[in-house]
Amino acid sequence: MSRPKILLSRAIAPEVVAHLAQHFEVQSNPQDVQWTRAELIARLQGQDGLLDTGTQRIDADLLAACPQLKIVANLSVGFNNFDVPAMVAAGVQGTNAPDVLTETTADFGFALLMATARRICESEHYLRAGKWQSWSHDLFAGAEVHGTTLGILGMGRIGQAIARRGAHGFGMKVIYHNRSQLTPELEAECKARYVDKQELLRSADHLVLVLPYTAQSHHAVGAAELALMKPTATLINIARGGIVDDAALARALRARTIAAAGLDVFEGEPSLHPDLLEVPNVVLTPHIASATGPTRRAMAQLAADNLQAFFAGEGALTPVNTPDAAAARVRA
Ligand code: 8YV
Repeated sequence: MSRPKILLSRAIAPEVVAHLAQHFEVQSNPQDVQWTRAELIARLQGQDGLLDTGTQRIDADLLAACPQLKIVANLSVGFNNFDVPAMVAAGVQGTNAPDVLTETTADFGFALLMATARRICESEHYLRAGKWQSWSHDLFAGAEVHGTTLGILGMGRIGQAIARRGAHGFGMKVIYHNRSQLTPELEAECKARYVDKQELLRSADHLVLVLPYTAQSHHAVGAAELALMKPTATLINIARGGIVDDAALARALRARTIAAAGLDVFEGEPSLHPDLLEVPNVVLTPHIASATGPTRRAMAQLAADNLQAFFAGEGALTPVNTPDAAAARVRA
C-alpha cells in the first residue's frame, strides 16, 4: 500500500520532517515562502494531508478543489483559519496544537507586559541613538507592575498560566472575563476573580487579551472599549489581530487615553496599520509568542503525531472537529 502524501506549507523543525518522512511521502516548501491560496491549492492536488501554520484559509472552496485532502493539521493552538462547518460537511479532519505552547506563550505575554509597562524598547532605541546624556529622575518612568490589577480577557489555558504568573510571581490582583466562569478550584489556583467585561476594562492596570478569534470576538476591543480603560492602563494582545481595532488603538495611543500597548498580533499581519508604526508608546513584535526552539519543535511534533494517528486509523490526538462520517474521505 502506498504511503499517504503530506504537504508541509512552511518549513518546520528538520527532525520532525525526518520523522514524518518515515511514515509519509512528504512534500515540503524548500524556500519557506508563504504561498498564495492559488499556489497552495495547486500544490495540494493529490495530497492526503496538509501541515499548515494556521494562516491558510481552509474553506468549502479549497476543500472542493482538493478532493483527496483528508486532514489539515495546524501548527498552532488557534484554528480561526478553519471553516469548521465546511470541514465537517466535507468529511475533513482538522487538528490544532494545544498545551505544548501554553507556558511559553504565557512567558511571552508577561515579557511583553513588562517591556510595555517599563518602556524597555523605547529606552533602548534612545540609548542606541546616542541620546543618553545624563541620569534624570523621570527618564522613561513607566508603569508599576507588581501589586497592580492584572485583567485577562479569555481565560483558557494560556490565560490561566498568565494569571498564575501575575498572582504568584508579582503579587497582582487578577480579574478576568471569559465566556464561562472557571471552577472555584481553578479560580483559587489562579487567584482570579470573575468580573463582567465593563468592570474588566475599567479596573485593569494591565489588560492581556488571550481569547480565540471568532465572529463574536472580532473587534472585542474597539474605540468604545478603549474609552473605558484607565489613561494609565496598558493593553497587551497575544491572541489574534482582529480582536483589536488597530486603527482605534493607534488613535487611543496617540491621544494617550491609554498609556501604552504591547502587540504580537495585528489585523492583516504581516502588514501593520501604518499609524501603529508612528506612535512611540507601543511595543511591536512579529507574532513570536510561542517562538522558542523547544516549543516550536513540540508544536510540530504534535502536528506530526496527529497526522500519524489519523492515518493509522486511531483518530486524531487533538481534533477540533468531528468530520461527517458519511462524507469522510477514504484514507490512503
Ligand atoms: C503560532 C499561534 O506560532 O498557536 C497559535 O495560535 O498564534 C502561534 O503560536 C502561529 O500561529 C504560527 O503557527
